[in-house]
Amino acid sequence: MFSIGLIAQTKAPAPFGPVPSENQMRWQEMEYYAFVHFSLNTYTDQSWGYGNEDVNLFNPKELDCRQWARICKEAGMKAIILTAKHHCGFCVWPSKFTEYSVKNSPWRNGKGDLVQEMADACKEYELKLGIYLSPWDRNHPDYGKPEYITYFRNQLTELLTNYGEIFEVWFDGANGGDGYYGGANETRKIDRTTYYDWKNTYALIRKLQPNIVIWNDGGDRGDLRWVGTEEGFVGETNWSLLNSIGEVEWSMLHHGLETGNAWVPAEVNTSIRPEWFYHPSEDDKVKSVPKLMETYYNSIGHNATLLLNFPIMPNGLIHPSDEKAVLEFAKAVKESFAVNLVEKANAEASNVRGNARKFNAAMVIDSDNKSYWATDDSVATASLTLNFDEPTLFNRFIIQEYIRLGQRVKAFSVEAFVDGIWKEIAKATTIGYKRILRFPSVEAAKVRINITASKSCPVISNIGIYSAPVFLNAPSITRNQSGDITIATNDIGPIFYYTLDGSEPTTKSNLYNGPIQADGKVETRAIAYDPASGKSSPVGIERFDISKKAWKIADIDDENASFILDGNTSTVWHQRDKKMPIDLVIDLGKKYNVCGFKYLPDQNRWSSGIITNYEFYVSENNKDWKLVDQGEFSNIKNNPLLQVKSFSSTAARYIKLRALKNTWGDDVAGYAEVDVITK
Ligand code: FUL
Repeated sequence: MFSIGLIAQTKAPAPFGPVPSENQMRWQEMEYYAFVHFSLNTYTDQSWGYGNEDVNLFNPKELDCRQWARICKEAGMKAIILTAKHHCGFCVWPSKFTEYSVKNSPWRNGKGDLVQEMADACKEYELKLGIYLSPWDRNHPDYGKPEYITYFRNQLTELLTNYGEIFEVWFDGANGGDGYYGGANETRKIDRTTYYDWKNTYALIRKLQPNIVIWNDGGDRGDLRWVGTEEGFVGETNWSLLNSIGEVEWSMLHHGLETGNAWVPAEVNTSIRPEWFYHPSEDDKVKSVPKLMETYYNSIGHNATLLLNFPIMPNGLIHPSDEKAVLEFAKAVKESFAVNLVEKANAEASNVRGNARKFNAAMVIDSDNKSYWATDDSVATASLTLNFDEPTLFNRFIIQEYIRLGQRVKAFSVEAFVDGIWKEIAKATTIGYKRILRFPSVEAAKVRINITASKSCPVISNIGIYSAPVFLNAPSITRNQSGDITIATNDIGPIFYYTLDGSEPTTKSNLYNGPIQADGKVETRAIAYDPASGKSSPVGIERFDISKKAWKIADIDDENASFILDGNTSTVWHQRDKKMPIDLVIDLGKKYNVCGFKYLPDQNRWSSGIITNYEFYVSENNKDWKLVDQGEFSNIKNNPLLQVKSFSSTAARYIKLRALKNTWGDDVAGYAEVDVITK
């Protein structure tokens, strides 16, 4: 009955392009795992230690890695990556090769080994263990010299030999140049393409840990790639491909490279709070469930894994608010994908490879990751229809390619049969390991998936259809220079309730009908409320300081300079006509007791003028200036957060933010917003 041609076609499709290794495949299937940031920074309230911080500060009194592991396990995570050594060089294991470690700290009388405790806890909770080891070491005297590479490899050898199986190793490419370096206190430049000699380091790693995956954003291509942002999202188009050699531009980090010749999938790393290390000032900035859901869709739902960070507190534990947020997030994911509605459907396809049963449409709904629907080799566009017995309500769509045979699909759409016609409800580009689409709820008894462009015959392993509950985002609250407070959201439909006295807003609070005039110091709290579902968002909080009505940017003849004061985070003003150091002077209109300042850099990724090193002066007369603070805005390049700095209260009418250096090393200073903190 079968012709020779058809029998030939019942062979599985040949792999197309690069394919994942077994290690990459195992890693991809993990989907979700944790980062923990814990080091001397935890005790100094810093993001990046300089390398001379006192080891005696490290003394977590209640440290319990089992608490971390329990939370991660309950949250559905599969592993934990620990900062064994951050940029400051302090080692949380008693390395034989340095004195700058836990062995000289008071913690467990110098007998402690945090990597061992973490490894034991992971074992108990059946989690995998990963290691973050910063290549940049601001403590080590030899950093920048060849000797340091030996030191670095010695440390790697300790970590990859003494603690059992390590699933991932993380080499952060960040490097701010200056540091303590054993007392030299200088700036050391390295050539990131040659200095670390990654080729030989990788060989050592693979010998010690054959099942490991290597993450590296600073040098030779590892097994995994950074996505170009720490905010928690990867491109909507996301190829798990890059070229094996050559420079990687930002767009390739974010979208992969369609024509890449190597399999280098994306890992989305982000923190549950704005910063990576613990700062008490962020206790009310823990990400909300809707925000974390957004991150979920933009990472796992965009063909990446999600690496979510917990900043450990000085006592050695995860903060209860972080625990609460991550467990509620886990619950929200569970609720969203509780029932796969395709179980009630049957599937048919416009083309089935060799008409063979093992490649037919039913393979996408058999909940088996190893089976798949595939078309004939000559067919690169095809449709698959799901027929339900009755109209079914849904708002989420999941699709997975069988990536062991390569990533193929370039574009697809989803249609629902509504009122007798096919209506497009969503369309997207790449699929990869997993793609999740969101759209407003639709009711239909037929759903059609059209693969509209593919590099080769599509190979689809799974499809899921779900009805997820709505999670409203906390509203954003901004205030312009005239003192008008605006409350807004990206969600469609909700109304807002707010308070101005710091109390919790409820649906009995003030209803928002447009900008509220509230100048001077005021704490605004607001919720979004969806009357249709009766659901409320988490509370958005904004604390505004003194009025900016009388503020003036001094000595500048450019009306766009007012962007710095307009409360709008997306308008930016740059000074381009001066040489560093570049000053920004603001006249506050009258005298205040100033005890801190805030600087929001340009929120456009990788733009020029993002200040990294600064001095901050105050004056009563715009002539005699007093230096009240100086330092660095650590990690501002990868994570362009609002920078908040405090100093002892000083009387001032004028403030001066002096930019000494920016991320590009040129002579531009840019500002989205500048503000002061007063007593
Ligand atoms: C960045 C580092 O500089 C941060 O401090 C943090 O460790 C993050 C995960 O990577 O590049």
